[in-house]
Amino acid sequence: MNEFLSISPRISDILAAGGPVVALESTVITHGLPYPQNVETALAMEAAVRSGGAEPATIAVLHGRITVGLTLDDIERLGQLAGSGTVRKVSRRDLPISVANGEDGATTVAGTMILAHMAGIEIFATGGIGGVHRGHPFDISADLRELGKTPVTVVSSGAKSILDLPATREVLETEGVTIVGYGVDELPAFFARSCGLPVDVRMDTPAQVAALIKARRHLNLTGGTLITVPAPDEACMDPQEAEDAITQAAREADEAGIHGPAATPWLLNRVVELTDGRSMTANTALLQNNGRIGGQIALALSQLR
Ligand code: PSU
Ligand code: MN
Repeated sequence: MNEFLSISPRISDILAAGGPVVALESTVITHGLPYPQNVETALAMEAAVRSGGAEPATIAVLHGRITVGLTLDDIERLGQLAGSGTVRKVSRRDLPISVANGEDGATTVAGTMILAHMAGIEIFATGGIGGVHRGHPFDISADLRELGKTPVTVVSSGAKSILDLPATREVLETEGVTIVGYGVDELPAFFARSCGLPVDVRMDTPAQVAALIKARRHLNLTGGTLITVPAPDEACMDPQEAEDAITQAAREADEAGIHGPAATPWLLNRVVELTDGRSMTANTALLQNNGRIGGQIALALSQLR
């Protein structure tokens, strides 16, 4: 606990009792989806975590204060600011800036992992993680290094193929991150069920994942774990349509000189446009599915205590 951190009383009570809590990120609200779908999706994801048996804790920096457990009003306010350019996208290096300047900041996977760990939350559910950008081998998301050092388990659908997936997988291996395929033997690639790369281990139940997290904890391994969940069937897109849109978006981004932290949000928005919103429908469905599975894993982990 520190002077910059506010944890909602409900979350803090559950954590104190060793109960199940799942962290949720806020970049997906401000930089990943348009208003009002972003707010609807954030709330649906919270409901999905509850349906899995855990309490959701959406995390952001609000007026410079690290906030764990956003209220409905907080989510609505951030959601309305999407696209306004007034909310900083907060990865590790941005955290002290938003806190010191008293700004609103939406936390990425890396930013959310740091704050979840600070609050004592071990499970975090999201859609896609960052990775190594296609054609830009030195644009490596800080998410990968964070997974290497912060002991939080991230439940996601892998990474979008706006990224170089083989390179992303190599970096995760170097960082010592165990990649679990949840019910699958191959790494899901967000809209697609597989990208053809193997996972490190397949697990089929929340209890198996909880046992892995417990083992990691007892071995004092400092890093995180990545649980990759394929999108539910109704969320899968036609793989060729997704791939074509992603390839076109990546080419346009290069031509327009979009790079750095702006790259991921720009590419995600462009893919939504190029697929007439179908990528957004897929995105919201898999976010909810990951929330529910995150909730089940958090519940299984709390039952091991
Ligand atoms: N991938 C998605 N949706 C997202 C993101 C990634 O499919 O919203 C967001 C996440 O917050 C992730 C961040 O942590 O983008 C990665 O940005 P960067 O590559 O700049 O680290
Ligand atoms: Mn980057």
